[in-house]
Amino acid sequence: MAALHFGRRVGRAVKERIVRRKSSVLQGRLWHDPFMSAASCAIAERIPFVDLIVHVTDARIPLSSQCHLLRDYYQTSSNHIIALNKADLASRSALQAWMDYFREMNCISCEVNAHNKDSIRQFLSLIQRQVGKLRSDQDNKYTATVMLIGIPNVGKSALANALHQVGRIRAAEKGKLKHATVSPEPGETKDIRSYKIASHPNIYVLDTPAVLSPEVPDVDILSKLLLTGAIGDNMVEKKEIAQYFLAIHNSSEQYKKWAKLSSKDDDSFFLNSTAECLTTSGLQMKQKNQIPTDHTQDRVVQDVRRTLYETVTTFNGNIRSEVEMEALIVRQFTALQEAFHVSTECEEDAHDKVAGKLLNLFRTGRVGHYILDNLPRNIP
Ligand SMILES: Nc1nc2c(ncn2[C@@H]2O[C@H](COP(=O)(O)OP(=O)(O)OP(=O)(O)O)[C@@H](O)[C@H]2O)c(=O)[nH]1
Ligand SMILES: [Mg+2]
Repeated sequence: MAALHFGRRVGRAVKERIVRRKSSVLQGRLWHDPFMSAASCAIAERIPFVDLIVHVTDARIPLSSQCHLLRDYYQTSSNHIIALNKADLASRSALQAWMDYFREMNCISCEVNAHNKDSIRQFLSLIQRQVGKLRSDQDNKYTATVMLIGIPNVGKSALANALHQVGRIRAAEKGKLKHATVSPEPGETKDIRSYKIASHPNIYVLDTPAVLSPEVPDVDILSKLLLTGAIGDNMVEKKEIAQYFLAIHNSSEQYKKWAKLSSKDDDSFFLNSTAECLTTSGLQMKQKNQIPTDHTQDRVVQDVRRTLYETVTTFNGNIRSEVEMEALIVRQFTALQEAFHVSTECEEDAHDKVAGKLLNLFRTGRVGHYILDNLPRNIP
């Protein structure tokens, strides 16, 4: 419940900022600018002419990341796949429950990780199967188009690139691969571009600019869009977003996995336990049985996890109370300065730096896996 309070607080701050900006000369540029309106129209006009729509969502917020343009298609349209991308960042058990939910709703859905080739191969097979079903009366000489649609930063361009790469290799086609620009900042893609992803039949995927509904959503949805990076961090102070993350983390079971990190100077444990986030150089170091002497990112991640574990487990207050959760979060900010090696000269700056680094770890799945949306209660 305390997490809800922190989410609403940051969501309200974002909403106020958007509303204030809307009434100023800048006319709502913060949420839904004229470019987005034009992009929405261009995408909506093309929807009736494509063979398949892939509704790209963020697996961490399967409902909050749905795109308003596809509201009417949401149910059971056979030319509509819901792709829960960034599955690698979501909690496995909760994601399974969401996949069951979509199955029960008769939606064609799949979890996908744009950074994983096996996942992309499965996703490409699903696309090819669905295209084949829709065009079953024809031979393989046709050309089909698949449009990726979604809100900002859900991974549309990363999926387009990965499908293009895997598809071209599978088709043994030579030629230069094209690249859509992928960025952690929302709103990167500015036009509609096509990428070939299969031959016999030819299938092209259309990467599109992000679209948000013209109406500003409620504060609960806004806070989740902000935390997952679908809308820019410049809306509010990073510290407020990081406080919301900490409230979610402290109310979850994630930190329990990091109990073994709690014996502080155990470098042998560090070397044996970082497999999930080892970089290539880290792996080489492990193979050579060396202890890393510098503060590599992996070491920092372990320190952050240990700090989170220790601050939660040594806290005596009731974290269901908003006031006591706040006290814990204040304590965590101070402890995380050391874990992140942030200088403590100016507390305000230090907290801002800690917040930025912590959000980066959350958004790359290094401080746990979460699904922030609750399953709807009225499951048939
Ligand atoms: N961990 C993880 N990160 C992903 C995945 N897909 C995309 N990303 C990252 O998410 C960020 C956004 O990816 P993009 O492909 O640019 O997202 P987009 O939907 O095209 O964004 P816009 O063009 O702004 O609408 C980038 O930092 C990607 O590397 C995924 O499956 N897992
Ligand atoms: Mg893009």
